[in-house]
Order: sequence, then structure tokens, then C-alpha cells
Amino acid sequence: MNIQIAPTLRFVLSFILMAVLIHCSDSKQTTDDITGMPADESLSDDLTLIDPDAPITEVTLRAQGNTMDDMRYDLSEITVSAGTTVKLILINESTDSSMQHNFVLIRRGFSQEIADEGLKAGPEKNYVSNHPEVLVFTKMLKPGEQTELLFKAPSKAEYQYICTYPGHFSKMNGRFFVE
Ligand SMILES: [Cu+2]
Repeated sequence: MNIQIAPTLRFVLSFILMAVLIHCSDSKQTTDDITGMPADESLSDDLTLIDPDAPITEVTLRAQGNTMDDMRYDLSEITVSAGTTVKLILINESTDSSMQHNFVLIRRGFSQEIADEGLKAGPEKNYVSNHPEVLVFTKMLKPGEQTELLFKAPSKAEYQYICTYPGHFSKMNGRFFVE
């Protein structure tokens, strides 16, 4: 009697176990699908979240000049492809100690506002405020320094880049296209 129940019991138990396993793998799949989609959407604005498989667009931008009159970026326009990771190399080629420069990518139409707020944010914040239309930015470079910034190309549109060192943005700005 006992000998006959045991195999039956084992069969029932293994059947239950199998059902539980199938259910778990099903619900895991569903959870991944559910959490994956909204996560991608809600994080789409954070350009620092880089897809490691995305192709890289490399851009070298040089800040040049030694006076408030002749300071400039060597590029007035930058174009990158949507879906790529932008590797921006910023080189400060100025030599005068007052010529500190950064690269701040912003939505169009907010340069004055963002420059004004940057001034208030001060040097310890690299003259960059936490304005919602600031997309990504480098630290402030002293003459002779260079830095590298990796970010996900934002969605197709025209953006703007500026230097937020006090008094620089009106001369130091450019158009940034994502196509
Ligand atoms: Cu500058």
C-alpha cells in the first residue's frame, strides 16, 4: 500500500512542481515585458544612459581665441545621426588664463536663461545650473586642458551648444543637429 502511494505522490508532486515552474517562467517573461517598455520611455531623456551597442559619432570641438572678442568654437555647427552615441572631445586651445570654456548642450531658445542661471550657479558648479533644458555638459576647462563626453544622441531635432563661462555664450555657441 505504502509502496504504491509513494510513486503516485512523487508523480503528483513533480506535476505540481512543473506547473509552478512554467507559471514562474511565464510571469517572469510578462514582468520583463512590462518593466522593459515604460523604463525605456521614462529614461529616454537621460542622455548619459548609453547603449553599448550603438555606433559612435566622434566630434572634436576646439575652443580658441584669447580675448572676449576673438574667443570662439572652431565649429559653428555639429551634425550627428540619431541612434548613435556621441563622443565629444572638447579641447581648450586658448592660452589666456581668463579663457575657461565648457560645452553645454541645450534645447533651442534657452541660451540666455541658461547662461544667466549658470552665472548664479558659480564656478563650483562649472557655471551650469540644473535647468531642465540642459541636456548634457562637460566640466569647465582651463587653457590647454581637454575632456571627453559620451552621450546618447537626443531625438531628431535642432539643439544648441554654448559655453556658460560668464560673458562667453553670445560669442561661443553653435547649432547642434540630430538627423
Ligand atoms: Cu568659453
